[in-house]
Amino acid sequence: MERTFVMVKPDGVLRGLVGEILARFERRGLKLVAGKLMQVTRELAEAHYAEHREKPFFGDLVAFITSGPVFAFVLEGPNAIGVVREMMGKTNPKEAAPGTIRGDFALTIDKNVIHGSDSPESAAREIALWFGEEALLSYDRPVDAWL
Ligand code: RTP
Ligand code: MG
Repeated sequence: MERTFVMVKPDGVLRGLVGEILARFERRGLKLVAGKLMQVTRELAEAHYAEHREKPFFGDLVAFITSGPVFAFVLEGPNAIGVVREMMGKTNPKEAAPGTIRGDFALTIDKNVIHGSDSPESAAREIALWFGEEALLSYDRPVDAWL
């Protein structure tokens, strides 16, 4: 069982895509264990994208993520990290396959609608940063017997 951190970025929230995106993950069978609509501070954005601190796009990336509300959530399920990355599609929507979230809803790399953790290490780091283990709910779903 894995957990992953996911975020609908400000472009996705402002375009009204939160429900559509959550629905895709729910239909796939992933379990929602935490979620919140929030305005991201500069400190949180910089910490979240710390691996890109030296990149030329870092300033624009932080400005974008702090430009409006995001919907942050945690999903749980078998291979949740890889499943979410596959469903998101390639970072650059130009290369994202139709049927993926970026392939269906995005056109450009600077407004690519969604973030998902890219490894077990980043999932653990990002869940701790955005939620903390104590904020994750533990509950049983009858459907889990069928997944
Ligand atoms: P994310 O972290 O947002 O889920 O995206 P990702 O793993 O697919 O891609 P990553 O390499 O981590 O890049 C983080 C975000 O930075 C922006 N970016 N711009 N202009 C560029 O060359 C460039 N490269 C990356 C994208 O918005 C990407 O989602
Ligand atoms: Mg990334």
